[in-house]
Amino acid sequence: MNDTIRDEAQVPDYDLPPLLQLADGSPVRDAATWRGQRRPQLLTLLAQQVYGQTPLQGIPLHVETLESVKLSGGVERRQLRLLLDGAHALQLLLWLPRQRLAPVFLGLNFNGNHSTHPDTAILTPPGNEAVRGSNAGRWPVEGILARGYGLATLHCGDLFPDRVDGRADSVQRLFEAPVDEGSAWWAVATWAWGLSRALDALLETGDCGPVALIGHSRLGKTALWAAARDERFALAISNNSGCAGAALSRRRFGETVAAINTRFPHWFCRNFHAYNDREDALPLDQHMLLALIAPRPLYVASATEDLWADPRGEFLATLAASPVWQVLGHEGLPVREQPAPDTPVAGRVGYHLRSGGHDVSAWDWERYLDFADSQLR
Ligand code: GTR
Repeated sequence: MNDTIRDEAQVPDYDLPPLLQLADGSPVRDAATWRGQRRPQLLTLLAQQVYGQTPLQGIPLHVETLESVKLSGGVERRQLRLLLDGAHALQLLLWLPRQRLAPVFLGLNFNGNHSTHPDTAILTPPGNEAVRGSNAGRWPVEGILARGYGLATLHCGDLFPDRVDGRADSVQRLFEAPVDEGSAWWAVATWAWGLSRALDALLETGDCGPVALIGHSRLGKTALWAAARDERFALAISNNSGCAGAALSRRRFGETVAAINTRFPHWFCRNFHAYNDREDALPLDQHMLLALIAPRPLYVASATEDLWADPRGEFLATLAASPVWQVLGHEGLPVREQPAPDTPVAGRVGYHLRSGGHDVSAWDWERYLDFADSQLR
């Protein structure tokens, strides 16, 4: 991976495939054409070429409350067990603020629910005590609740263990085998499917307001794909999602399609591997993924030192996606140039470049809460 581009001067010339144009070349000028024709075309294209097809097969979901406790300040914590087809369990940790029907942020976590908060009452799989609270810095639970938002999280590994051979132990075992292996779903699409099941469970409680998706890095890629597919998500936040997330693949800056498919062959569909070192052959780019979230609010965040995720490519994809919000009657990104570090910009589409590395900071969260205040309140 030493040949990766880390200098803007080395970015190749490229043309982005047009967003507001139908497959037959005719322009998309109105909401009806976007919704009725272009949006479905792009969803199909991204599923077939990047993320894989999510089966239509319905899986029965049974939600059980394992814990429900009142904490100080009117906060409530619940731990829910989502039993799929009576055979595969997910655990959802939910924090609700004092306010009724508050908006709730939902995000997958990397290491288990107990890694997001030090409280020893948070259930943990046997033998997994060591990571308790280890990712708490990325989940400022008390601060989120104090601002009147709820927070829900589940472990991505409950859906698809993040390993090359994770498929056998994944929730995919509940499904019929895919007909076409080239466009079959892998980890990212399975995680995204799980976010929709978590949303089902949150809606079933009757205690949640609008649900906003958030994800960091590989789980940011996942949050974008989940929000693109499932329009019940009210808002989406991509934190440093990079390659096959918010960053334009054609720039080949930082992580490339070949690099990601080589290191993580279990994340995307087999068809995507055909574009290793052939980004210009892709019939799409990541601005199309972002555009599928319109007209709902979208916030993309980069970090100055996170060159592997191509901060500038994330900004340019957001800018290139923005005209779709305009077609749908909203202000997209309010700027044309990438803003200076630590200077958030937001219309219905927001962006910031935080100083620092690949992470989710308290400062990032304050920006997401500000954005949610302006868009969901
Ligand atoms: C990196 C990977 C990125 C990003 C990151 C993460 O190793 O190259 O695409 O997903 O992991 O998820 O932290």
